[in-house]
Amino acid sequence: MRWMKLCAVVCVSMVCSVPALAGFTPINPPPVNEATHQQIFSAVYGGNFVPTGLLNLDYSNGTVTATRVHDFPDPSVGLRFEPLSLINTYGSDDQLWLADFQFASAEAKFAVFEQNFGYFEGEDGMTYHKLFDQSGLIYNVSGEANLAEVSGKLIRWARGGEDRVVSSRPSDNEDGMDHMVTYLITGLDEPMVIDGQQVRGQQNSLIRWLVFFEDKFQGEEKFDFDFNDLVVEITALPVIPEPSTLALAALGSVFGLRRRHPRHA
Ligand SMILES: [Ca+2]
Ligand SMILES: [Ca+2]
Ligand SMILES: [Ca+2]
Repeated sequence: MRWMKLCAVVCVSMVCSVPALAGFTPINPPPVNEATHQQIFSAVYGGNFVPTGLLNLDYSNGTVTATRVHDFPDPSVGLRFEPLSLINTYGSDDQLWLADFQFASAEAKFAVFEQNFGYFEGEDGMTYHKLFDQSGLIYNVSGEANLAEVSGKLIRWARGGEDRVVSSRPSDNEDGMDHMVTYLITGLDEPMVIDGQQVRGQQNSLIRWLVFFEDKFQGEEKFDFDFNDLVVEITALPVIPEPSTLALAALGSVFGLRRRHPRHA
C-alpha cells in the first residue's frame, strides 16, 4: 500500500516534470545597464516598440512588428514540416532553419564575452562554421556575412566565442537549454532587388528575423538567460529554394522522424 502511494507520488511528479512540448522559452530581465528586447527593437528599427499580441510576447512600433517565433513544437498543429516555416510562426519553431538566406548582421551586444555567429549544418553536423566575428558594444557593433553558403541548406544557427558554442537547438547544448530566441520582423516594406530591378511592396520584401542569444550555460557564474548577449538580424528571400540533395535528405529525416521546423532601417 505504501509502495503504491509512493508510486503515485512519483508518477505524478514525473508528469509534472515533463518539459513543456510547445511554447516559448522564458526571457529573464537583463541586469541594470543592459537593454530589454523591447528597448533593442526600438534602437534597431526606430520608433517606440510596445508589447502586443495575445501573450504580450510580440512588440510593435505601430508600423514594424516583431512576432515571437515558437521555441518548441506546438503539438496542437500536428507534425507538419514547413521549410519556410517561419513565415507562418504557428506550428514552427526556431531550432532548425531552411530558407533562401541572404544576409546576417550583428545588431547589438550586451555581454562581456567575445561573440561570433555561425551555424551547424543539417540535423547532425557538429562542426561549427563561423560566419563572422562581432566587435563593439551595445548598438555600436559590427560583424556581417553574406549567407549564400547556407542558402537552401538545413542548418542550426549558432553563436561562438569564449570557448563555447551554443546552438539554436537546445538538445545540441551541453546544458540542454534553449540559447536563442527569435522574432519575425514585418512591416519594414523596403525595396528589394529582383533580377537587377528594384521592386517595392510588402509581398516582395525580404523575410527578416532578429535572433537573440544567451551566451552562458545554466549553472555557470552569472548565467542569466537575458537573451541579449548577441543580437543578429537574418534575412531571406521569400522563395523556397531548390533544396540540394543533402538538404532533401535532411528534410526527409526531419519529416519522418520528428517535428518539423524549420540591413536595417
Ligand atoms: Ca529558441
Ligand atoms: Ca546573458
Ligand atoms: Ca546580457
